[in-house]
Amino acid sequence: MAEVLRIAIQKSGRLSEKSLEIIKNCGIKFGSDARVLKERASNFPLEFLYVRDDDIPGYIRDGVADIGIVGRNEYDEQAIDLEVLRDLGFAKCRLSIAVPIDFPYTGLASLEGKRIATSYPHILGGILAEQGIRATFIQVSGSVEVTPQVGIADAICDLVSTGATLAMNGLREVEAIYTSTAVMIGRKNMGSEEKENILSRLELRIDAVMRASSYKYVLFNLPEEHLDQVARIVGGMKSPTVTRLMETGWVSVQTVVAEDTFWDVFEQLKALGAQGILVTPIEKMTE
Ligand code: PRT
Ligand code: ZN
Repeated sequence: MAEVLRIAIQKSGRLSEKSLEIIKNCGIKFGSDARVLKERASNFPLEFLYVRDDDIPGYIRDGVADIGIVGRNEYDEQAIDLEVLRDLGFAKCRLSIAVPIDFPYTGLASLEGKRIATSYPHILGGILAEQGIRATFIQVSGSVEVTPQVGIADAICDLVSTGATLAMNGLREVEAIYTSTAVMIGRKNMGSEEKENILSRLELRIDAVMRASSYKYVLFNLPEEHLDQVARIVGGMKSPTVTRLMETGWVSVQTVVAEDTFWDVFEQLKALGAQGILVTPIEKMTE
């Protein structure tokens, strides 16, 4: 029987939707019905397992799944020896130390001898040990942010994205010790050449989807006399495509611009007299 690659995806939570979206954008068709435990893609040898994120690294180690998508925090905390195949960039957050407003914090050394509530004793322990700081960890799996109020911890170490949860609980973020994004992880040895091949095909598609999402396709009209400055500004993949317009002295330019430089480029093009700037997303992009 032909082999399938098994991917473990968080059943319901912060990672679920975006994980499935990336795979959909790879042209892989499936139902993404969160009520089932597993399902098979109809046009690619991929099987989905919908599980709790905490279970994903262990399932991969044990061969229940071949690859999976989890927060890097979860992967590092469990310290299971797998391979990080791709950084998917979403679900960005940081692991931070936070203290009650009146805690006199001057640096990690202020935590010496304190009780710190966290779900990340392994990551935190490593960082404190590096600095020679000893503290007591109060291991909790949820509602870490209420522990100082109820008197069971002096400080906390938890994931933060907007900081709203900390503020709501009268806590002050004093130190970000670690940053995380969603990563695709897998066993170091898939155990079969066929699975390795399926994984390579999937990775190729993921790379194209990821590259596309970090670029925009840009079209605009420009006085021809400023054309020589455009290549310098946009620095596209190759030189931009230029088409002559009916109106003399004007050209139409098409190019690809990195998302993070887009507004800079936009302003510089405007300053050169560009008109009718049209920006569209790119669905897939290969090298
Ligand atoms: O049920 P299951 O076990 O599958 O899910 P879960 O509840 O364990 O995980 P989930 O869905 O909450 O988070 C999955 C992953 O999302 C985490 O492992 C992180 O990699 C990533 N992520 C990104 C976050 C956050 N941002 C985040 N803000 N995970 C948790 N939070 C929590 C944080 O713990 C705190 O309680 O959100 C609160 C803080 O948010 P702000 O915006 O108020 O700062
Ligand atoms: Zn979890």
